[in-house]
Amino acid sequence: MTSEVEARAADSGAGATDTFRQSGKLQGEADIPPERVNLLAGELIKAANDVAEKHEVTYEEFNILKAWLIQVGEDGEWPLFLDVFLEHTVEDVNTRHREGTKGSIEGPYYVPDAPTISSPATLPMRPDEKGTPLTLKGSVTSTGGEALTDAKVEIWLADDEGFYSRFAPGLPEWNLRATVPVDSEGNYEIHGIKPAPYQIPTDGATGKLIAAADWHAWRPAHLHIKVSAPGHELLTQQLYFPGDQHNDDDIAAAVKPELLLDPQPNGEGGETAVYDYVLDAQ
Ligand code: MBD
Ligand code: FE
Repeated sequence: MTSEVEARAADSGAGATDTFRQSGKLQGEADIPPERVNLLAGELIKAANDVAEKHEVTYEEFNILKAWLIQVGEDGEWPLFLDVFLEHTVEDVNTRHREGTKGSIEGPYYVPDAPTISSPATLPMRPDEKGTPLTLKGSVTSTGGEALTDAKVEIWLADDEGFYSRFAPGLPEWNLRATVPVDSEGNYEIHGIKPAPYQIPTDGATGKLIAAADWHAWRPAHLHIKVSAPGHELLTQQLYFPGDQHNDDDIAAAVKPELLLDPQPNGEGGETAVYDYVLDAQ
């Protein structure tokens, strides 16, 4: 691995921690009742003790665990670690009731308030942006089939090397990020590129665990999307590409069959995929 890539990996963890702190997601923190904390923290601690008992954990292993937990924080990688290994279950239990389009995890690299670009929108890209041109287009409707003409589609994706703007140095601030309001018929069209598969940074604490356990560190290539409309549940989602070797073994376990695109060559050297969104009413 080159030192340039190592620098980017270290930056992205710290950036994700800062982004989380600024996100406002902690506003309800004080409202969790003691009975619920007792239940969740109690069962989590019991599960860890059960593992220690069952596998007769040594002091060497216990101390390595302590050192590693300290390192996750120092590397700023708690958002990365938790989003990779736990968010898929939290997402699943919180969206089970929905009738509309399936969601997926947000991950650590969302930044709100990306520039608004009207549809048909071309994402902010460098003049020499690498990667197969990709057009994503479709409609946004309610579960009753009405066009949601005040919907917005937010999109963010890694570049052809797997790096996200704002979390890797050397990229324009909003590269491959935008907020796209649907048109007067409730349709959207976004021009960008196909992202590369994403590798969890190998030089941080999360990557060290992955290497120490002999797991692979890959997520399949994916687009991140949020679709919102007044009076409707916010949909946080990812879309994937058929044939990616990691669709079946995503380290973040965030692929669902409903989230696979079917891109077709568009005769302009790129590919076009159609994806229609259905939002549940609030
Ligand atoms: C990503 O790009 C991502 O989407 C997730 C969920 C975790 C780490 C990196
Ligand atoms: Fe991602």
